[in-house]
Amino acid sequence: MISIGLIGKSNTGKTTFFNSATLLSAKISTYPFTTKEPHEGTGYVRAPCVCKELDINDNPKNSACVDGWRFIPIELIDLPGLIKGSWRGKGLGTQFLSVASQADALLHIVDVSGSVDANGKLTRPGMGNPVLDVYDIEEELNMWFTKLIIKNLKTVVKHVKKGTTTESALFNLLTGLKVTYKHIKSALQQPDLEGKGIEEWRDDDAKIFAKRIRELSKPTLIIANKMDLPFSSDNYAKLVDVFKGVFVIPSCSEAELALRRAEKKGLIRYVPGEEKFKVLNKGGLTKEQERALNYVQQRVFSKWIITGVQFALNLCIFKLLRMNTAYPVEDAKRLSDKKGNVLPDVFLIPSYADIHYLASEIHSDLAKNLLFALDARSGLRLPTDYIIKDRDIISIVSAVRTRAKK
Ligand SMILES: Nc1nc2c(ncn2[C@@H]2O[C@H](COP(=O)(O)OP(=O)(O)O)[C@@H](O)[C@H]2O)c(=O)[nH]1
Ligand SMILES: [Mg+2]
Repeated sequence: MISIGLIGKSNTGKTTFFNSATLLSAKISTYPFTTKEPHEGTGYVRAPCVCKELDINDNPKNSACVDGWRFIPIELIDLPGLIKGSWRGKGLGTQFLSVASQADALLHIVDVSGSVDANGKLTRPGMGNPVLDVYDIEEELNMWFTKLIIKNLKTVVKHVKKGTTTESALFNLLTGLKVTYKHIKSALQQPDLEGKGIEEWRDDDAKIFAKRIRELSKPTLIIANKMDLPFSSDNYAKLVDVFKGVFVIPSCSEAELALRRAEKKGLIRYVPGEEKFKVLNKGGLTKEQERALNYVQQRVFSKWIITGVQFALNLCIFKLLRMNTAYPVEDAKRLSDKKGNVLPDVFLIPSYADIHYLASEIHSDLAKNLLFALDARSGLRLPTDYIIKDRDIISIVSAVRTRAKK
């Protein structure tokens, strides 16, 4: 499963974002370092379900369908706050950075109201500097990668001297961190490194390479959280201006959390990501609940239209990682599995994925015995190297029929 790491300083709202996106009640507190270890949970991206277009009722199994929106699971990792010097091991920092480095993408959560100081302690809104906070955390990641490379440089050079290419030697070192061969090639092609043998690298060269590897292998969104507080509009504009080319998403994760909890209690109707919510029984709300919902309406929806939590997850998966959705079915006519469940599953697959890729995501046996596939919409036969398009409904035909992996 795709995994997304939440990084940032303490008290920026990582756990609140995580709780709202997963609706688990992990601890939320205002003291730094309360999240002692990385916390994993299931979040969801939302995509328009093909059931609407086909005007049929579906029976989702590996995902959920709400009002024609498919909610597809992804893994979220809530990391404890990083501080300056985490890469040296401060506050268990290296352990957290190593978990962050294994993610497919990162959501960098920043307190855009500036109510967190440089050390991650809560302060008055407007006192902190969100732009510097972003740089601080990026530097921690860069230094963690740099340290790893410097520590292993001798071994890499030894392999290169024995005839391994520089690319392969570095690939072997970094492959566990979702670093691809292509990333390595591209990172080596920088003006400062080109033409320089790896045996000549100094620490600065390792850092230049590490920074680029981090940028390439850890696509990152900046979440400008706490948009409901004063000073956030100005700081948001600054972030957008400074981090050109990076998505900066305004968000209020506390509002998303309040809405999802209220929805769970049956107080409101709210589909995550929607631009509105509806109170179901006004008389049933306590004074406090009513005040909280009014606050969300006035400070978030009236100004920013959405809370930003669902939008950020979607942007991360569909734009940053360029994933597509594919609906495997066993019966191409009924669009169902063996038991008759219509459109039971949806898979997130990269834009380059072919039938073989999808088959192996479902079950290794299915991939091994793969014959061809059927495009369920047209009934046409597809070769195994057909590149799957978004929203394709595909029936995979193999020599031995296997049950889809759940
Ligand atoms: N006003 C406001 N407060 C928030 C928001 N998100 C989180 N907080 C508050 O910020 C504090 C720190 O949140 P937490 O999620 O524990 O931060 P973490 O240390 O980054 O995990 C808590 O008091 C949260 O209630 C938000 O969107 N708006
Ligand atoms: Mg936390």
